[in-house]
Amino acid sequence: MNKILVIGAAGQLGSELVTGLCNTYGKENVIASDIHEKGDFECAYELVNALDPVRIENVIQEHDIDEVYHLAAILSAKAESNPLASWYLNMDSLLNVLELGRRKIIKKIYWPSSIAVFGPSTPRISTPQSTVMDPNTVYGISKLAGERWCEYYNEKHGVDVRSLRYPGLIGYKHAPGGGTTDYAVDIYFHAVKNKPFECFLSPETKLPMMCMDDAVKATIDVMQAPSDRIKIRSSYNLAAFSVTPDSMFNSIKKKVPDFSISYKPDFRQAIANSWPVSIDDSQARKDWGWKHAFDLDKMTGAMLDALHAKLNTSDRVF
Ligand code: AKB
Repeated sequence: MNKILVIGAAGQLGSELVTGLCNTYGKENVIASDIHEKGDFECAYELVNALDPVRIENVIQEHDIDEVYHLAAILSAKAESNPLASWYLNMDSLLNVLELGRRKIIKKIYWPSSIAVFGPSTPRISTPQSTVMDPNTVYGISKLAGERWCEYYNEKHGVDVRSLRYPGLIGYKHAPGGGTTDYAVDIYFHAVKNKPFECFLSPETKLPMMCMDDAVKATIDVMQAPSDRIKIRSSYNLAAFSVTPDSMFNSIKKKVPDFSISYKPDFRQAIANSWPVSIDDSQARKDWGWKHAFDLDKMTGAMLDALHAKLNTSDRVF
């Protein structure tokens, strides 16, 4: 059984992926790590700064790690307030892990990319796997550069690195964390308490989104696929459904009839406008059998139930 280290485990994806990995491989085979002193995980936890290659290598050796899921990153909206620090974290931390792959210290690497690699000149409807990419955010530029580095390390050094271009991910375990698609998480945190929600994107802004359960499944599936099925070593397009804030609001209204929303677009609107409306992920479906399970209404039901249980909202509003 391979042993797994998750770097950046306390973030939005990590906090749910660690559970998925523990359920799949056993918690004795998973080590969660992040920059916080303590982690609230079902498996062992280590304090790791993704910018410290010596610490990463020590933890890998101490736990006899074979695979690293490197998730640490600063997301699109937050990165705009500190461009150089965000570039430094997003880029150097990836190179730290790719170097461990080149030196054969680890056998396999997972690294997340994003729809943020696309930009204003990219075709916005059914965005192809291979197309124009001119991201205009620091986060998007770092993800595009990261994709190129992944392919480079695979081609030049045989590093087994795999990656997915996530759409907006919607999960209940973690509060929103600096992304442009985060309204779609925050709206459920408000809905479960029936608190009015102010949206930072306009009602008709359509973006690709995905339920976190599907994202966790896709991540584990792409890592489990036989190497010869992985034809793309930069990053795979990945999709489930596309939604507007208005359609998400209407989906919630079916469960919480009194829920209310208002709109106050800010700087994140321009970021959203530069991203695709929908994604063509046929290559992922063909190469390693990707299939999503959640549509918008199914996700709304699952999110409200999970948040109700987590927040223990005594006056259930749906
Ligand atoms: C963000 O909004 O920055 C992220 C992403 C699409 O990568 N959720």
